[in-house]
Amino acid sequence: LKTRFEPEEFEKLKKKLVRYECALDVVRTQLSNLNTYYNNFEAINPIEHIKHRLKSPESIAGKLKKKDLPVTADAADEHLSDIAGIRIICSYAKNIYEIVEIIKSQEAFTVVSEKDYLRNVKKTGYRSYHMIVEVNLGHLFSEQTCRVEIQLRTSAMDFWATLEHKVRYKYDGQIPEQLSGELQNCAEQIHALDERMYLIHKVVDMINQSEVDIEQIGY
Ligand code: 0O2
Repeated sequence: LKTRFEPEEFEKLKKKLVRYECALDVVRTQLSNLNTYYNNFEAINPIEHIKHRLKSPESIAGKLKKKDLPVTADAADEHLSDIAGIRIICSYAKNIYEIVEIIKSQEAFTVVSEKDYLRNVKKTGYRSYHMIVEVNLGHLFSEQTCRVEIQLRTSAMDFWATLEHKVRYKYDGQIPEQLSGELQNCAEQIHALDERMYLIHKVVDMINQSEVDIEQIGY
């Protein structure tokens, strides 16, 4: 049976979600401006695309239950940092660190925590860079703040994480060993491919810049 909010808590949550929607809009606008800047003023845009979502009440209730927390609007607000989420898909891992620095320099929000699962790969094989940013919603919302999670990954990492998430969901978090082992192998192979693709990209860059050809680079 799915965990749900009691009607009164559900109404409270719906009001709180308005804040998260506004915070999400603030962060999305900044990132969309960054995307526009790259498209117009730089030779290459390292951002492939940007996705966003507001966690559904059902999914918020499920996460609270999983964490053994009360299924209330206040508990969600206090303990969950990913009610509002944005995912930035980049071409290469190196781009992720460039974008992280730009995000840190934005004045519209403050970075309150970061997790580097590119350097500290999860046991599952999961790679991504996570940031939690805090947005001040201003006078209209009595200066209340709201957290938004930003996840940054490459297309290859996203491909893997999307499938792994689907498998995890199917098995309610307990993926059978055979599948989790195979997913870990895939994560490593996808990572190796990511690196090889980056190398090709760098070689072509070098060829373009110095007008040497492939034999001279010794590739
Ligand atoms: P969903 O449905 O994507 O929202 P938290 O679990 O957030 O309370 P924790 O453990 O500090 O706290 O979070 P973490 O691990 O930094 O980030 C959690 C989110 O990262 C997950 O959210 C996933 O989106 C993603 N993630 C983390 N580990 C994995 C993994 O092994 N595989 C995949 N596919 N995604 C992962 P949710 O709420 O679990 O899911």
